[in-house]
Amino acid sequence: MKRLVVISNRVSVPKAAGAAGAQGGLAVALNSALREHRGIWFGWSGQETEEFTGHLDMQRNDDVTTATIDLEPQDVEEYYNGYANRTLWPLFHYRIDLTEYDRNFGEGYERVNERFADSVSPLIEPDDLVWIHDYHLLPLGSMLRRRGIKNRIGLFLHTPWPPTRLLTSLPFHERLVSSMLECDVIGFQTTEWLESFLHYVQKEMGLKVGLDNTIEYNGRKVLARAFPIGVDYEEFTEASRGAEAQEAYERLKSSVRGRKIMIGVDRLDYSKGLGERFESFGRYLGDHPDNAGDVVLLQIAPPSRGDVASYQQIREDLERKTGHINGAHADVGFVPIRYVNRGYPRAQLAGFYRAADIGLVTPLRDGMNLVAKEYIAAQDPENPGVLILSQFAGAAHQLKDALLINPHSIEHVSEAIERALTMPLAERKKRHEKLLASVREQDVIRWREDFVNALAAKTPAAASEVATPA
Ligand code: ADQ
Repeated sequence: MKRLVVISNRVSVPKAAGAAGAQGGLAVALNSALREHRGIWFGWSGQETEEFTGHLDMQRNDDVTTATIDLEPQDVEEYYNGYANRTLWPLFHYRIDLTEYDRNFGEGYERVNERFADSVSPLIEPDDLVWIHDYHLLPLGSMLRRRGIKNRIGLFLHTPWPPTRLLTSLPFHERLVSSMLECDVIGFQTTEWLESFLHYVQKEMGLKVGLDNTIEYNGRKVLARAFPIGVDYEEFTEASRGAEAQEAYERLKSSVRGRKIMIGVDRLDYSKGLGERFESFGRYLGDHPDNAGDVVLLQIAPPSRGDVASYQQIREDLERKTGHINGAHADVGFVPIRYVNRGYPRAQLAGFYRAADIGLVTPLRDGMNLVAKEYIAAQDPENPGVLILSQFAGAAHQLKDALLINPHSIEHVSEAIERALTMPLAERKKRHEKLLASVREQDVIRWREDFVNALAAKTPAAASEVATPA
């Protein structure tokens, strides 16, 4: 089996044996792929250094080798906080109002991608498969090619791909997309993002796209395809039945004293629609004064990207909204919104999901959204909760038996909350059964196997394989 070289912005160094449960689903899946393929995981350590040296910190844990580099403060500011998180992230989530176009950011982004290319290329052996992740590293494939790397290179984008009319607001957009086309396989979460990408290469670049979704570029064929990511189903359902989950389940249940529970779990990010979610719950409480004391929203939202101003603003905005809604509807012994800014071990999270009657997943735009799938995986099939899911999350393409809502419509979400709270057991079970089948079949193992197989294939995948529903 060929060796795999995974490259991502940050590397999650595997914990010592026994602690693997503390990692996210993606890290677990990539670690297991790397173990199977005897691979290397390369990226930024998360540490800063006065002056970039290119020093590689190599570690071997649990059969996986990680190689990390430190970056200069200016790199972190221009590449990570700048171009990645103030330019590409908002633009790719359709927020051109928040997108900042600063030439220094673009230069920093290219510089760091060059640094990644310099540092990782000596580690790549002739037969290795190279798998690049996400919007931080879009031009990396082309930089590896310039250093003579002839290996199969794949790129997977975890975020949405924006419509052509939005993307063209980005200075040098064509240069960015051309650089991606130096890869052999470009993966997206859903057919929707894939179609936007194909539209761009056809309309803006005049390239030909074959029926098998291959793009002809500079005499080569590049496969573009949807590979919907999933959760580690086995690991998560097992965790949801363990003692730690049970303890978390009971702790949450007893704290609400018989009230119903809604749960939201999101990184604190404006794309997740948290403000609209709180307002929708406020609307529900206002419209149903008789039932207002019967349901609690537990919102778990660990802060992220705190150095970026728009993230500081969303945090302030949510604190204000929570205070306002709780002020209007709280009573002695009852607070409607429990807003918690911290992370939890996965087993505890699984217990909280299982205790919740409703999973409230309402992003304004999301590449996939794993929380929706985790919520389904953690439910008791004999008495499952109801998933309320944004139609703008990639996951809505697969989870069609959720209550799909438009997160911009406060009324629509408020009505869905009412519907979920009163849904009969038979309907809940019927919906959950179908949702669970989808989460189980299209799990993270299948995602990475599909991607690695497409990458390893000498010829582009056949049209029948390409038509995987997303
Ligand atoms: P994210 O935007 O981070 O991921 P999501 O897919 O929901 O969004 O994944 C978040 C993960 O973090 C989940 O596994 C969740 O359990 C975990 N998490 C969140 N809050 C937590 C907390 N307080 N404690 C513990 N764990 C917590 C990006 C894209 C998504 C895409 C994923 C994977 O934005 O669209 O689905 O990558 O490709």
